[in-house]
Amino acid sequence: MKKKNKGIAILLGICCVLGVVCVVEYTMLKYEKGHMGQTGENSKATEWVGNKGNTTDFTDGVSKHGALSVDGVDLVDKDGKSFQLKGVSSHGILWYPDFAGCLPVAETKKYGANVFRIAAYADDESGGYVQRPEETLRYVRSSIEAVLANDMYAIVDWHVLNDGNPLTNKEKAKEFFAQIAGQYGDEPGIIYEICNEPNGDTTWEDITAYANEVIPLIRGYAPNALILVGTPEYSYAITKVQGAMLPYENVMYSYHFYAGQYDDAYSNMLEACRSQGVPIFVSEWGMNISAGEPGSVLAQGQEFVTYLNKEKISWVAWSLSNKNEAFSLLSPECNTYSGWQEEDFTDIGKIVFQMLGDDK
Ligand code: IDC
Repeated sequence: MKKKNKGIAILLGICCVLGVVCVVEYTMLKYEKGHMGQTGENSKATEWVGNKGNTTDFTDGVSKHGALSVDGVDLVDKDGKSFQLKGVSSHGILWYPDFAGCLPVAETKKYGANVFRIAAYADDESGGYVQRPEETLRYVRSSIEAVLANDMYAIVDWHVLNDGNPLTNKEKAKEFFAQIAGQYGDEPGIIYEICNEPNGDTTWEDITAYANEVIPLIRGYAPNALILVGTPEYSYAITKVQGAMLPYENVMYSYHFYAGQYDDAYSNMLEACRSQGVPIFVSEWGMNISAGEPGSVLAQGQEFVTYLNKEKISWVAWSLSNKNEAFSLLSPECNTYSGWQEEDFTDIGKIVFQMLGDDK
């Protein structure tokens, strides 16, 4: 009996000591984290205040706002109320599918995102739909399911880039959209982006010819879907649309912008277009910190997105992956799909994620 009591006393003693050690360790860790948040190297870009978004609110997404449409130059929800979409783009869906699944998408929602763009490269030497059609469709579908499960809007992006002119792979694009719209035609949460960035010598007339085949095809399955159309010169030359808009309802025109690569003419360009009735959707923007002095690139990006939020122009930032390159929102060390902390974001990621919750 006595021996047993002694044993219990020793055990209790060990537990107490362990308990004290744990409390001390936890307090130190907490202190270190808080301390890093204030003075860490990365905090130069923007003051990090963490998640200001709508957390896991399931009352402010597709279920509430329904099918979107275009009224004048504005995007409106099913009740005709002006509505801004904000979110991030996947990297190439074939290359970084893991960052386009349910948890990462939910994580963007926590910060205030209500849209997620799924970038399906059309034709690329590292692999696109032309090279790997079945795999592309599988990944696009599974990302669509992840986005819809989060009550968010999904942009299905036919990511024309190295193929230059969307007419080059027009038949493949039609095949792709017939399958996606064929399966999700009734779903109000899907937005179709028919050509990411036409470039090279592609003219607005080429894009019009392409759109005149692809838009009616999509509308055959999804009669009211919002459709985004890229513009010449990597979707920068939005002014080419002035006086030459397409003859369809619910179409918006893409404007892309990269801080560090472009000057500050955007507000004049966008205002000029909007005053002539051109509805604009910034389906991709980013910050190229390798194209200039990083601090001024970040500042220009911050100004650009502040302008978009002020004007309630919808936007999507490039891109959600941990690829070791200037455009990534996540740091190369980030290998988790949720619960991201300050150190998981790059400097551009911090700006983008803060600005998702800008109006909250
Ligand atoms: C880049 C990716 C890069 C990839 C490359 C393929 O960040 O990892 O190797 O595409 O060509 C765009 C394009 C977008 C580009 C991005 C950065 O829409 O696909 O992604 N960018 O170059 N337009 C302007 C910049």
